[in-house]
Amino acid sequence: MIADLPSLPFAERRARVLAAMPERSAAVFPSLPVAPRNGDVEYPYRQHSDVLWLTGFKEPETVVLLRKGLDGPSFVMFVRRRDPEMEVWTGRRAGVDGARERFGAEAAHEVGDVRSHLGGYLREATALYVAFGRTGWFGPVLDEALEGLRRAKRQSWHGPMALLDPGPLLHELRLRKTPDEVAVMRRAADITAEAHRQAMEAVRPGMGEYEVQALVEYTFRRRGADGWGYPTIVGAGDNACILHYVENDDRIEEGELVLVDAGAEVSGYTADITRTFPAGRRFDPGQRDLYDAVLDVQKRLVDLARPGMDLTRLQDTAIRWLTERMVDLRLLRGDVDGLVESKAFRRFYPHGVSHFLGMDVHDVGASVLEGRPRPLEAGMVITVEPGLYVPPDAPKVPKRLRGIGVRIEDDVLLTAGDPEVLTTAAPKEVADVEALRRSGLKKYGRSPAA
Ligand SMILES: [Mn+2]
Repeated sequence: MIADLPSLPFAERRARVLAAMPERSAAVFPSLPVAPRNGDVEYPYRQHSDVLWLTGFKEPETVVLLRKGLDGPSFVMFVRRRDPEMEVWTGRRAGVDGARERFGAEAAHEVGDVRSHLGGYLREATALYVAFGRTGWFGPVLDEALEGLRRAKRQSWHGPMALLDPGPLLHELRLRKTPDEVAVMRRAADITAEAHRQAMEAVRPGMGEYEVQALVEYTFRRRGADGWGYPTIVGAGDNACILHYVENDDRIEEGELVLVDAGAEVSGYTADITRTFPAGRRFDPGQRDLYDAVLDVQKRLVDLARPGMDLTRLQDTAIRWLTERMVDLRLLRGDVDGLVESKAFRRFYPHGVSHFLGMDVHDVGASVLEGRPRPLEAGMVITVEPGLYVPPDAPKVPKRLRGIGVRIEDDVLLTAGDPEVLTTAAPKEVADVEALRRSGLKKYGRSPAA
């Protein structure tokens, strides 16, 4: 919790979801289960983004129920029961009183009682929104409630007749960021940009990738972020060619590039920045060629992030522009159209150039609607992240480009006018990156800490 962030308008969000629901319908949003790690240890818990977006409630074993046009409460929470003995071990719980008083539930029950209450709440609903197929632990509970209603139905017509995916309902709202959400995302972007700057300044040849990871994540926590929004990637040298390299256990050698892909999470919203920089003072000529190519494409793509553009066209454009550069750099030979057509570019650029960003790093929201790419709108936040990766053993490529991976990724808020890059505080221009490297090596010395 960061003290000076405005509290998010959860009641207003629920009102917007309810407004979009038909009369006599209900929607249920269960939390994800706690994941065991080993022995008595669990992975740190992260609330399901839908539950978090609707309520701000972070505890596991939660079910949020919204009801419209039905007798009784419109917002019900099922939560863990207060348990002083357990709370000594696992932390404070809001309990049913807290759910009502602090989280605004009109009715709240202990989650252990969900079986006995759920059927009653759903009996008069004709439609139920639930992420069927993805309900996890809650699935059997819901099945039991629905089966109970079906059995009772023999006497009268009771229980929902239609199950609807809540995605279009809720995720359409999550996709378009409100000003309060943008404020939180700006904070996440600022903290993340600072972490990247710090890492870019502090790297010395001989350091472990894990040290860079530690520095980045230290800055996240020092600045009050919840932590990371996705596992930090620090890849030196050809490790940068492994897209989701999270081992981070290699040594950073003189002359290598270091790729850092990391994002802080603030109040459940994550940033997503990638920077690539030399371990020494400057890029060598091969690194510089690859970097210039990616940076040029990245900046031109950012400029396309305007209402009316769509993610399919952005990716097609990225492919074309990167393929042109691959030909310039002699990574590929042939005409650009043919190389795009044959997907030859995938040897060096195998991923997508953009995704929505929000509470999930690959955020919800359909990029294609009814078979057609969806036009982007002001208020959406996307990443722009082209890259070029030349594996060390790539045949028939200039030697000086081998074993180099470059990705440059910014977070971009679409506005009615020019795109707003939220992550400009992380340097990406060659002159700025090299200046930071020089001052960092001067400040910290050339060899790793003992
Ligand atoms: Mn990304």
